[in-house]
Amino acid sequence: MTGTRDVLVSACVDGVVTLTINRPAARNALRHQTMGDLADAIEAADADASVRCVVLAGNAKAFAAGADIAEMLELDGPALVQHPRTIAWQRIWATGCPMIAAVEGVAFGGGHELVLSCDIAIAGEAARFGQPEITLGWMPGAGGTQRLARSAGKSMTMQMVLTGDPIDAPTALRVGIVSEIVPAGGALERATAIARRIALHPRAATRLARQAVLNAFETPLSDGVRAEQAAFRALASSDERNARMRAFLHRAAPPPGEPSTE
Ligand code: CO8
Repeated sequence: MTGTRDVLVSACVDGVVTLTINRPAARNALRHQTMGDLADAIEAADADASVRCVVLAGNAKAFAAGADIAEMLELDGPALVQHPRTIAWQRIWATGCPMIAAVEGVAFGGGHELVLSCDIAIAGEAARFGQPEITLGWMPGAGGTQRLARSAGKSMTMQMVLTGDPIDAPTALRVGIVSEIVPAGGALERATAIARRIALHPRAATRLARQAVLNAFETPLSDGVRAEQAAFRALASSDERNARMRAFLHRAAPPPGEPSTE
């Protein structure tokens, strides 16, 4: 385990790196330092060809209870524009590496926006999700209104953003914020199993496929389909695709992927 005080970074095992937010006494509130450390760790994972997937976790009580309110109180609108924490979010969103959130406890405010920034989210059954900023006279500011609307739809997004009331894990599953619920305490294990499954596949294919899915949220349908077809054609020329397809047709074992680093 390496990393900083705020973010613990596991060794890369089977192509998977786990980042653990580590401010348990503050319910993992995301202070500026935490956001910078997360961005550093995610960028490092993205740049490491042996890392195929990142798992993001907290502890049993909190994935993250949002931005650190004490620090945020010191920032007015102009100060936020070029603030390192604003930049840190942009650095996280720029990653090309698949990311899975393993959520136990609360994922509130910026913590929920971090979940929404991941590609897949798995919840322990006691997890809760919310955008309580409105109760502080504020609103989501790290993409929450946009990403939540795109996964949970208008009515649930409005309800969460305008009431500030959290939802439980079964509701989060129903509206598509998470893809699976597991018994409390099991989210990290399940997220890691999914990450290892992703890590078995060729890196270029998983990254391009991920980007193609993300494009669905960025572009009009026709542009998104065009981008998908370009990525699809690029992979059609890859040796790995051809080798795997031939292996399938000949009922042979798939060829080994690129080596993973322990
Ligand atoms: N910020 C700072 N400290 C926090 C936060 C937080 N968000 N959440 C909890 N803490 C601290 C508490 O102050 C307390 O500290 P202490 O022990 O020193 O008194 C400690 O963590 C434990 O908290 P509680 O005693 O309240 O623990 P409970 O288990 O009773 O409750 C809750 C946990 C439900 C999570 C509760 O603490 C809570 O409601 N926290 C606030 C949640 C919230 O409002 N989050 C939204 C914050 S604003 C935001 O996220 C805006 C994001 C915009 C991003 C824009 C980027 C550019």
